[in-house]
Amino acid sequence: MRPNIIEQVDTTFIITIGISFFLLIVITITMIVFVFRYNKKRNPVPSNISGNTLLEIIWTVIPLILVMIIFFSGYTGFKNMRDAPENSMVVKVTGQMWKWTFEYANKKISDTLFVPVGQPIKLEIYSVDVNHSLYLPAFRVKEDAIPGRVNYLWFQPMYEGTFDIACAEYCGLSHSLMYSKLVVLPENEFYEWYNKSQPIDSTINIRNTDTQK
Ligand SMILES: [Cu+2]
Repeated sequence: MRPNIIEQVDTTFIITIGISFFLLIVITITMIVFVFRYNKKRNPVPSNISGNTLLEIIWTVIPLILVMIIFFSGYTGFKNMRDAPENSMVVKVTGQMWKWTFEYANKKISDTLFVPVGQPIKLEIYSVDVNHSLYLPAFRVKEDAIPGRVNYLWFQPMYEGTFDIACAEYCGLSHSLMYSKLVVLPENEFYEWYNKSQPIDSTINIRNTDTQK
């Protein structure tokens, strides 16, 4: 079982915020203490300090350890994100002003992304006009859609439901309306939809009802 991207991203986020918050508290308290303890009134003649090797080692090594923790956490998650599982279902995604189109292996086209639950999905990302960015906030993945270039991302939906797909790169007048839906279905329902050569109409209806909620 592959590590969960959602957990990896959230852990890195919590670690970074945690360290930042800890430093904010420590620095603020130290600053306030110093203002009272070492002000001019109490120290009319300041002592002449010219260096402290132990202190310098401490304030070099501790931040180094902290940034290495952040780096390691981020890098592990990034490596996982860039390495789509071999058994992924590949779906082509095309961004254009101002909608997403999804194309499956059997050439089926939809404006809503239907996927079977539990299946790793690899999205190949294209753009036909300007730069867009495919963003699935619930799965913590985002990747640019660049004309003339193929990008990718992968995710694995572990439970059924409907999730947002957004464009996260300003791409013109109706950028803010460039939303679509990811619908995670039970495997049998997905293949029923997948193998049915139906018009796109029904998928458009599902999408519109969801968007209007
Ligand atoms: Cu866009």
